[in-house]
Amino acid sequence: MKQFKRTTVTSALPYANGPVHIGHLAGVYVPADIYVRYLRLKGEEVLFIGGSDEHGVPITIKARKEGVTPQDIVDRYHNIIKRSFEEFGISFDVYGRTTSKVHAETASEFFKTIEGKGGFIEQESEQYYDEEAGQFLADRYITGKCPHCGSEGAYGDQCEKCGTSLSPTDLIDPRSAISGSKPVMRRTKHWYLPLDRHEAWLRQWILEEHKEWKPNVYGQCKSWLDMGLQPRAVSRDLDWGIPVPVPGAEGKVLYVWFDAPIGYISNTKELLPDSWEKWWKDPDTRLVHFIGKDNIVFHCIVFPAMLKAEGSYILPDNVPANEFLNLEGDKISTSRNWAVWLHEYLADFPGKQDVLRYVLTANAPETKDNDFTWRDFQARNNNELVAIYGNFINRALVLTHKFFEGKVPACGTLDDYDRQTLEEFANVKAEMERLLDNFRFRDAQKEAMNLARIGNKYLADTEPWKLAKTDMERVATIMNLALQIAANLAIAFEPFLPFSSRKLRGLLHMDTFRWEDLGRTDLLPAGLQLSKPELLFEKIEDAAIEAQVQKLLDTKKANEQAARKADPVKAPVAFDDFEKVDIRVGTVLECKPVPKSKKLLQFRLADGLGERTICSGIAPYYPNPEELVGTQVCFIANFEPRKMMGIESQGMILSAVDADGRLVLVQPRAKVADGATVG
Ligand code: B3M
Ligand code: ZN
Repeated sequence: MKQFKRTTVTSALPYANGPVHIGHLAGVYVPADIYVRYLRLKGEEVLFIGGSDEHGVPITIKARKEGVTPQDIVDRYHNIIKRSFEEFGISFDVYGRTTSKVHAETASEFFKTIEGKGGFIEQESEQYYDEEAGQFLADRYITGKCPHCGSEGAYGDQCEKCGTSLSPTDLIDPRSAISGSKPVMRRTKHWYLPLDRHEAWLRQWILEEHKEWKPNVYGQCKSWLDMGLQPRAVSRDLDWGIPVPVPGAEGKVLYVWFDAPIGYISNTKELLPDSWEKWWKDPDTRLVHFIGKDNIVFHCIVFPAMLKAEGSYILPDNVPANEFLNLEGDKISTSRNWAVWLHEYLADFPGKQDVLRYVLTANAPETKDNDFTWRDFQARNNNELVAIYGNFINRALVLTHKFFEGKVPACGTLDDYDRQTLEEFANVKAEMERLLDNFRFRDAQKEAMNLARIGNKYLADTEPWKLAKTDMERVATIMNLALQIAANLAIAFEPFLPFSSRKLRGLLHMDTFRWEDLGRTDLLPAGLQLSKPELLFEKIEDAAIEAQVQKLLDTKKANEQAARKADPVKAPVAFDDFEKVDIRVGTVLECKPVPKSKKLLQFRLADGLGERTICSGIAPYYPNPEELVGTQVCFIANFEPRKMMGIESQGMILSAVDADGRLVLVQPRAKVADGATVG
């Protein structure tokens, strides 16, 4: 194995079109952070690069929907995402953004260098064009009927109902999502990265020289390579992105997947304008990309081909991609709001960053998709963090305060049981290193927890509280050893649970704090004064978990209602029959609850001829009926008068019945004359 001098660690740049959730954290950012913290603790030279991915079509779609600019969208989410990462202790050296000036320059230079070397091919093709909007349509901007399942509203790249990948020409009756018009085919020119030219060296480099890559990563690369690589377009007809920096490319921008990975380089430049190159161009630098499984092809095939075509960069040494994390058995989905959002988690569980980090690592989708459940979250907190780790630390500190006024007692002669215990944890360091070096964070964290188990068992078996009456020298030795284990735990858990480690380190007044000290039994000198015990973790009660489960059940119910089909249409009605119903508009003069009725509101309406009283069963949905005064409603003017709770109701006020049975008044969009007819 080659020895490197330093490591550049990148983690995928999340799209700045929404906040981040536990799936992001589990799949990419916590593992990357564990790795970086581990390397730093070892004293290695390491740089941890993050940032937001701020280009691409989904951002423009969101902006259009909200009636704001794409820049507004990315400004908003970049800051939210950045804050979430900070709050969870993801220790980036830099968190940049792809709308920065440095990035535009870097990506343009990168493109021009490849272009100058003849590394692209230019090709014309036919693409959908919206004549009304005067622009080419990205795949996501074309909707139509899915040729597979027949559902309406499928996108030009995918049908979200049946999950089939599509290309825009597959859609039946395609429409532009911008203007709604029928798009036409038009010729357009694009730049392509001819991946086929790179296939041979990629095969050799990945399949022969990187057999150590994780099986899920290696396997996906192999199947791509075995299918044969095709040229890939690296430009788009779009007005959001970095302009293609060559003449004759007006109206074209770099494809988001071309500029985004260059963002890693730009963000390094942003941080280290004078020394960034050694992190990207020195063969003694090791480049590692942390990503989710849907990004594998871009990081293992496309980006390396770009780096090679440019010619002056190193290639990644490893790409430890994870699979996906599900939530309570279902795929995490932003559009269905099926997620635990980090900012919401922190609002509900303030200060419990480490608990989530712990649970996500314990369930990390390292080799296959995995599941997050709230019950498991509670169990791991209560049965592991509290009952094992926290309990051990607390006992060690409490006993030291009880018997030694909080000072580390001197270690006497070790007995056989002490030696046996020491042996058990002697190899924790080597074992954790083996696992961490191979990106097996879940097992590495288990090892750290094992160390806490060893400590707990040691105290339970030696029972120092019983010996205190007879043999204080023995108690001193036991407590010294227990405290040394506690100090080891602060080191072992630092990469995983940085907040608790910092707290523990403070309680123990630890000066030295290096990975190489792991396994030592002289970390705390005799006589050292320790702080008063404080709990590292606290129990999470059932009620807190039930509230989270209920939140998800509510989401599920809302989704089901949204997906429910409307009632079937009733039998046809002749125009003459329809005309018999006299629907009109009136202004609400007064509106109040009908005494003793839970449902009824009593309206007094100005109907253009005079006034009339109508009762309507919408009280549960309008708790402040007086707010309706002055607004206009629609009513059936010739509805046979009826007595309701003793009041004569002269007509019927129209409401829409929502999927969940909720009633919503039908009201004209602009003011019309009272008595205006509806038809
Ligand atoms: N923004 C895709 C994603 O968030 C993309 C990653 C870019 S990494 C250079 O899944
Ligand atoms: Zn479909």
